[in-house]
Amino acid sequence: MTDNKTIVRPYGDTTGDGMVQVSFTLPIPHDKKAEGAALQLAAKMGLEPAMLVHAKPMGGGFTFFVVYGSVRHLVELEKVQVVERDFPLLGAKEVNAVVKKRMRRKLVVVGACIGTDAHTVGIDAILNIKGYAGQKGLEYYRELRVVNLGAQVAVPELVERARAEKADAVLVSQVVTQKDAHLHNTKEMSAAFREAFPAAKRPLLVVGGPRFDELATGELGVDRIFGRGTTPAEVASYLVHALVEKKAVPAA
Ligand code: B12
Repeated sequence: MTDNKTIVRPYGDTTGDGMVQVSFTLPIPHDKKAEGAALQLAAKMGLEPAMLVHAKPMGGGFTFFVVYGSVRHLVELEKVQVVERDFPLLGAKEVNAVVKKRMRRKLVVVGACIGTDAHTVGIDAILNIKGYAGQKGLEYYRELRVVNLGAQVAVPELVERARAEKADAVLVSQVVTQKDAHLHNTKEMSAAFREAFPAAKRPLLVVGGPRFDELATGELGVDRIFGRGTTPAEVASYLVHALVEKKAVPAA
């Protein structure tokens, strides 16, 4: 950190030396020239000087590289934008008590992995009773009714199931980001819910996965985005905050 502690540089061997390590693959076979090409790319990315620390052939015509070098860029902490938790973190007992008292019915959650995505570990971490990071999942909460549709659910099927279950919240997981599949699928999902429900009746739309930008709710048309390391308690607390504390939900 420098004087006013708002500017930082990466650290490697000595404080403020700017050292970073990056990895990438080039579509060329592994030889001396390929290693030179990796260093040229590193220099163009602003790593100066850069060292090649790892090169490994990947199939016939590709090479994977790791380079280590110093960047001149600085991080301005005052300009960093993140989504801070803006609701209190509640325990399961508190969540159940609020739902029971204020909704006087169970809060219904429908969850799924949509599109061709088969990565269910993330949504299961949030929903399954066995939970994640030492916390029980939403199925453990007595006042929540959880319908987990699993993997590769088509958007029309999700909309219909959400309607049939009278879902208060729809929780969608997207892990695969190839060709921005997570963004396209999420936009398709949020547009379909907006078309199928009048604004006042639309379920809360929550999407999660390790590579989302939590600031992108507006662009994706969802109410909240959760990223890497999300815990079930954070999600349960958010649902109570958004569905019970912020707006009055009609009893069934
Ligand atoms: C396990 C795994 C698989 C398993 C999945 C098993 C299953 N039932 O889920 C199998 C073997 C099936 C698999 C297949 C594939 N996989 Co895979 N897989 C992984 C791996 C190793 C771990 C993912 C995981 O389980 N993480 C643990 C969970 C707990 O973390 P999480 O998903 O981030 O979830 C947390 C948060 O993100 C958040 N969260 C997630 N979802 C939601 C939803 C909501 C509503 C909320 C609130 C929060 C939330 O909360 C969770 C808890 O904190 C990753 C690499 C990695 N290390 O991440 C690759 C990875 C995701 N897979 C990858 C790929 C490419 C594939 C395949 C295409 C491979 C292939 N060529 O066949 C296929 C695709 C299959 C398909 N149709 O989707 C790539 C994706 C690359 C990309 N850019 O998209 C990765 C990153 C590996 C890599 N480095 O290449 N995979």
